[in-house]
Amino acid sequence: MPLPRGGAYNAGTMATDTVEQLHAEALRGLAEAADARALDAWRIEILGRKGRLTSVLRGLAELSIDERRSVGAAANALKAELEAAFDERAEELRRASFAATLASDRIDVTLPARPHRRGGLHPVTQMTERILDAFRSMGFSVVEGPEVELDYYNFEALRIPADHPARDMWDTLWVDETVDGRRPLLLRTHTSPAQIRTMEQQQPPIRVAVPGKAYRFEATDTTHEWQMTQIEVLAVDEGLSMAHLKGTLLELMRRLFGRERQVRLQCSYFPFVEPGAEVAVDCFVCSGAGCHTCHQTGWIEMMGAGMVHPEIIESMGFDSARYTGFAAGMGVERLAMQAFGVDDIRYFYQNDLRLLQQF
Ligand code: FA5
Repeated sequence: MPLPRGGAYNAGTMATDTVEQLHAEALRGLAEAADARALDAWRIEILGRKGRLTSVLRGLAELSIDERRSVGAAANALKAELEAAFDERAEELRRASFAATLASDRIDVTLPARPHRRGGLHPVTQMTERILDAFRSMGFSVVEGPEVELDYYNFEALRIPADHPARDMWDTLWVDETVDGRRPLLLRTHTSPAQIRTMEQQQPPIRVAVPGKAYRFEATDTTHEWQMTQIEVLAVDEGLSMAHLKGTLLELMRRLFGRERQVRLQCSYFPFVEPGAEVAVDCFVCSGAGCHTCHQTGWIEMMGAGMVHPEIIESMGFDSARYTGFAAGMGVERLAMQAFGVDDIRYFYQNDLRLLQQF
C-alpha cells in the first residue's frame, strides 16, 4: 500500500496518525531489508533528504503551535528510534554476511594433502655414481674435463693425426669456432683427452676417473646414441702392467654385475694404447646366446682399454723406462643397460616417465 507523503499532513490528528503509521511501516521495511543494498534503499526512502520522515518534519511548519509540539516531538522521537534501528540492522546484516563468508570459505584442515611425487636420479646418473664409488674405493680420485675440446687433446696428443684412419672411429661433431683463429674445436668424441690433461697437471703416481658426456655423429641403434656418457680411468705408476688393468676391470665388473657374469677381454686397436683391448660382458638379455640387443654376438661391448702408449708417456715428460700406465674408457649407458635390464640404449634419453620411474 503506498504511504501518504509527509507534505500532505496539515491536520494534527492526521499527522500524528501518519507518524504512527510510518513508525510501523518503517520498522517492518527495515526488518525485511535482507542485504546492504535493500538497507540503503530503505535509508533513502525513510531518512533521506527527500525521505518520508524528513517530509513529515518539514511539514511541521504548516501546523499550529500545539500540533507542532506534539507531532514534532513524536516525529523527532521516531527519527532517533529509526536511526538507532537502522544502525542495529546494518550491524546485524554485516554479521550475517561475515558468517556466510566464513561458512562458504571454510577449509577442511583434516583433508589429507595431495601427495608429492618424489623425483629420482636418472639411471645413467645412478650408474655413473656406482662406477665412481667403485673406483674411489680402489684409490682413484674423480676429475673432470671440458666437453668442448681442442682437436689437439681429442686427437693429436693421443697419436691420432689429421690423416690417421682411426679418426673415422670417432665421427666428429665440429664446433664452428676456433681458438686463436687456428686451433679447431669439437665436441669431444670420448673422454680420453682427459688422460692428456691429467698427465699435464699431475705427476705419477696418478689414479683418476673422469666422468663426462661425449658426442659422435653416427647412426643410432640399440647400443649406439649420438650423446653418451663415458668414464675414463687412468693410472700411471712404476711397474704397472696389463695384469693390473685386467684385475681392476674385473673387480669393477664383478662389483657391478655379480660374480656370475662373464667378462671378455679381446685384442683391439686404439692409437694411444699398446696393447689395446676391448672389454665385453655376456649379454644380459640372451646370456650369450645371441639376440637383437647384442646384435647376435652374445656380448655387449662395455669399454676400450689398454696400456698407455710409451710415446705418450714420454711426450708428457715421464721416463717410459720407469713409468707405465693403463687406461680404459667405458660407456656408462651400456653398463646401465646391463645393470638395469634396459634392452635399447635409446630409451634413456626419450624422457618417458614410465621407464624412468622404474629406477
Ligand atoms: C673409446 O672411446 C676410447 N676412448 C676408449 C679407450 C680409453 C680405449 C682408454 C683405450 C684406452 P670406443 O669408441 O670403443 O673407445 O668407446 C668406448 C665405449 O664407449 C664403448 O665400449 C661403448 O661402451 C661406448 N660407446 C661408444 N660409442 C657409443 C655410442 N655411440 N653410444 C653409446 N655408447 C658408446
